[in-house]
Amino acid sequence: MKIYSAIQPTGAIHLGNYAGAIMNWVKMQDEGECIYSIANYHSLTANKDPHTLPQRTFEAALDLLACGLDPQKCTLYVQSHIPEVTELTWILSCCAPIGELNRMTQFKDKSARMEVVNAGLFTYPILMASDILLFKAEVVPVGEDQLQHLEVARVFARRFNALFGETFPEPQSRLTKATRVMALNDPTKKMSKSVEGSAIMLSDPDNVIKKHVKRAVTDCGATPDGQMSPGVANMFTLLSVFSTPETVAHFQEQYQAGTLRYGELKEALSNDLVAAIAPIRERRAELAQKPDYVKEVLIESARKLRVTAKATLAEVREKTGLGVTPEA
Ligand code: AQP
Repeated sequence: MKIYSAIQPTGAIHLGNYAGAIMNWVKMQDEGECIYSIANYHSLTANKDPHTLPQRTFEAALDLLACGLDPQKCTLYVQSHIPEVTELTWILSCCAPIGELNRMTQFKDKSARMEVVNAGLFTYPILMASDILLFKAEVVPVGEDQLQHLEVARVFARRFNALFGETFPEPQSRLTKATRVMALNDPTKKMSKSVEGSAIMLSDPDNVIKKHVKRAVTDCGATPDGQMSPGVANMFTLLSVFSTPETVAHFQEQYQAGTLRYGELKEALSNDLVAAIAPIRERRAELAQKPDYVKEVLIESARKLRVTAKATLAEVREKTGLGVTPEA
């Protein structure tokens, strides 16, 4: 089985990225051939600072390796090291119905927060589909917010296959138990790198993690009968990932009985989050001392993957009639 996923180097990796996607990246290393990318082309849709991009890209690699990606078991590369993907993006964009792109809720949300909306943000799902299809990946571990993009990746693959013959598998998603981690300070919004103060970063020290949980919003006003308030539901989601089944059952029983004390729930959750995040932070600090090793992992991966990328493009060029590129 071929597995593919990516993360943008738009800021430090947070608990939502980790619980929603990266935990599965790590787990799936034992299930198939895993290819993971630091999506720096994608990040240009938002952040265009050439001075910080190399450092942000490096830091994303540190975060991912510290989370448990093992270069012996997976391939971790920087998206722009495989420029073939941009050619596939153009070809796929000619097969991508514009009506599909017009439906994308992430485009609607993000463009509403921008003064000048760039075309890259609109065609973002085509680049994402190209990344996946370039390696003919079958499974893509992502958070819920990426499901719509994955759905259109399948549409683009189907359309290409119908026009030019069977070439690409239709990639399927793989979700964790925490498909959508909400901001602790505003559980009506997704925990996100670009929403100031909404995220617990994997690099945060213990006291900062504890402070975030302590201040987590529990009361969001009236909820429909029998429904947990979003803030409490969010804490239960995190508990289901980071705590033991006994702890979850204990607090669920209290919730049902109406005796749940939020202070106790927060205390247990923050202890379990600290226990999960502290070792990642420590591994990250160790890896930061070995920048040459980290850079070599990325370069070696790109060297290896470019062979597959070129082979897929040669097949695509032949099937579409673009033909062979003359040697320089
Ligand atoms: N809050 C979340 N809950 C569950 N999964 C999440 N993911 C992101 N936020 C949550 C998943 O993490 C992976 C990498 O995300 P990304 O950085 O490529 O893009 P994003 O979804 O745009 O992440 P952010 O934090 O919201 O970044 P900004 O603010 O820069 O846009 C994806 O699989 C995503 O589903």
